[in-house]
Amino acid sequence: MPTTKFDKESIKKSIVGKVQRYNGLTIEEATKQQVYRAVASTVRDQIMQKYMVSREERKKSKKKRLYYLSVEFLMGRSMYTNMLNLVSSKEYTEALQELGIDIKELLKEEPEPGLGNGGLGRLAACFMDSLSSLDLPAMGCTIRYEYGLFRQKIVDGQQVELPDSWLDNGNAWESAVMQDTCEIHFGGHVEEVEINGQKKYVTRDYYTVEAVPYDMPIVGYDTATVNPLRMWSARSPKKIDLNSFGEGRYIQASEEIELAETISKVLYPEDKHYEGKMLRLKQHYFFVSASLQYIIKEFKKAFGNDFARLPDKVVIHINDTHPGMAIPELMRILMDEEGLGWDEASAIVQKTVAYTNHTIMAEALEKWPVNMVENLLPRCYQIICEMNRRLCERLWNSFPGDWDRIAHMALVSYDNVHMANMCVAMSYSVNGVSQLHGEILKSDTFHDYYKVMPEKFCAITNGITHRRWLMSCNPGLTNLIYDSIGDGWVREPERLSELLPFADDAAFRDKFDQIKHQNKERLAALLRERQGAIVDPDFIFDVQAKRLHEYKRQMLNALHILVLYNRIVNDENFTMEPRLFVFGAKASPGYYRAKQIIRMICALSSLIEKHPRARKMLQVVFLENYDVSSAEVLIPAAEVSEQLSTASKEASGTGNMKFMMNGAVTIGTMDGANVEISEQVGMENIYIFGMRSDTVLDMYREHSYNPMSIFESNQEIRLALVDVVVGYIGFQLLKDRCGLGLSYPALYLPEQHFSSPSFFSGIVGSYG
Ligand code: 26Q
Repeated sequence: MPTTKFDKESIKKSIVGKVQRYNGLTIEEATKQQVYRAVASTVRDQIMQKYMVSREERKKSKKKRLYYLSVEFLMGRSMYTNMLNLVSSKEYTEALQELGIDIKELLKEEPEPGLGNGGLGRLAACFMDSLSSLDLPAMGCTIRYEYGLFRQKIVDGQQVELPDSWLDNGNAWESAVMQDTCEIHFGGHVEEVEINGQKKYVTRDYYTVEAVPYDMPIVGYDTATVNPLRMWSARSPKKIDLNSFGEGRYIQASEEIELAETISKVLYPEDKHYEGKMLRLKQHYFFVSASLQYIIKEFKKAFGNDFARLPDKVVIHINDTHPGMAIPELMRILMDEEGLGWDEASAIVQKTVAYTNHTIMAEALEKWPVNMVENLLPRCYQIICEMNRRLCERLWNSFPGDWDRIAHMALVSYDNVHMANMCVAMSYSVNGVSQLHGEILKSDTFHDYYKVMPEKFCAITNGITHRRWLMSCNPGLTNLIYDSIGDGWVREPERLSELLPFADDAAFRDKFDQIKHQNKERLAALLRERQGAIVDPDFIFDVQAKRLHEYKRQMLNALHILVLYNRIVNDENFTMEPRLFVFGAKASPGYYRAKQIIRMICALSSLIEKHPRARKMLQVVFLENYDVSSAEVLIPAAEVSEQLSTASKEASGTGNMKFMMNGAVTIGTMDGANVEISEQVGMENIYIFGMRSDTVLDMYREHSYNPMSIFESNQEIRLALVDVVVGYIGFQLLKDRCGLGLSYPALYLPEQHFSSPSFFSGIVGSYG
């Protein structure tokens, strides 16, 4: 096993030399950014050496290789995890210290590549780390968005979105691989031609966009494997022609160039909400086609035209349905470019492609209007129609006469191409991301498919990399674990169970408390620096951090806080353990209700702050711009982890695992991987509440949910809800709808009236 340690002195020399050669400066003279670039470059040199060896080794061994296709990879910063995985973080830390450089400050110089919305993208990033660390040959394939997920500011208690131009100072880790540039064709029409007596399909009058790959090496923890994350960037094949300048065609040419390049311009900020946008379809096909052309080129270099071996040598994993066009595209390449027949090509595809589903919510199921697919991808559309025809023929045998069911399962129906159906029908594996989610896929979402192709269905519960989510983000706890059980758990994380005997060890618990307190202080410093929020590290830190979505029920958490507030305000003898509630959440820019919930949380925060007695026991902070880097500070500081999704809706959750790994206690529903977590920790070590998923699903089917009965029977909930509708909170939510010139005291009674029992008894009483 190769252990890759670099000594401190050569690290120092290398850094000083780089600053000198790149900038002609001494370390003292250089800016933080210049020093960052130099340090990144020395780390990168080490990785590149391994990268070459790793690639040669892979080519020689001809092992099976995974291509993980995902429209999102939420990588987070790379510098520290790279040092860690090179088993050199200690040496780097010391070297930097001796050069008078604060490593913590240095790490902040790296722009975070936010090329993802949330769970699905972060899962892809964790997988890349694990694949290299387990010596598995893989390549991640995605889009090199010029703009990642928006940066979030809170202004006047509301979310404001700012562009995230993460590439402004360049990306220290990537390199362009110009020789793998390829062409992507859009539009045109298909013609049937005969070549040497054989029917062929060729597309004419298409337009071309070039795909240029940039590779980011992902190094494994103390392994020889370095796998690339390949990010495709769109470029117009047209170059600005100086001759056209004088002829006034310059503008037209530059417009065409810009249009081509918009494909990789920006990440769509919506998650779990499908909208049939042409640009999005272009993005998906763009990176899928580029990746597949590369996959086939590489395969042919190693195995010639022996395509029957493709399933033995290649897995194409599609992360949710977004890269699903890989299915018709692989058919197209095998048939039109490599000359295989339909049956042969189709058999290969069905043994090569694997699909993971990440959500059961109907509004997230991807479908594309037939005319859009037909116009943009005419040959793929033909292939989809033929796949559909053959599938429906087969389904007809299984469900004779059951047209509704067949339409429900079809790839093309009601003027739409249904991506999930295509992925299920054409993959060899359909994966759910937790045990519960896997069951729901079989019993609900894809029930009809499960009846015909049960062998495809599986459920592999998500995981997270403990290298980033424990070792890198929580050095204090990491050292305590080393001191207690050694380092076996680093390679075999299941050996963390060796900590069990320490559960009642007073000395261990004391040290754990101290570390938690230090992590809380670190978070307090971040909140102060980032947004001027002052928090007390002696409060209990209770955290809900995830995308803002109704099903995740940040609103439930906020209502609970309002109930606590009312208890304090309405009973001067009421006391509770002081508790800080932290929220971190971005709302999709077009998701009105989600944005209103952010407003509500901010209004709640200021309401509590204004009350002298309440603020001694209760505080709410909305952490701005929740991203991977802030998660790395937030999660180790948490004592309570809020996992409140309506049961059945959260496919797995991965934040739940990160909080748990850092010693927070979970309060949550029996949803997603909370189920596995409760099995691991035991029901006595987790707070589980609420309906079970089967009850929820039954209620949906029977339309039997009646929230009004709760409103009517529970006085405290009623009080809180009425305040949200008509009190101070309600006022904040409605503020800009009230028209010009209206202000809160003029329109409503002063706020203390809205939280006092005397005011409420009037409204609330009539429901009682
Ligand atoms: C699809 C089509 C059109 C527009 C947008 C989308 C779209 C984009 C992103 C649909 C879904 C997503 C993201 C989904 C996601 O992050 N799901 C989460 O995946 C995690 C990893 O498996 C799970 O842990 C979470 O439970 C799940 O919500």
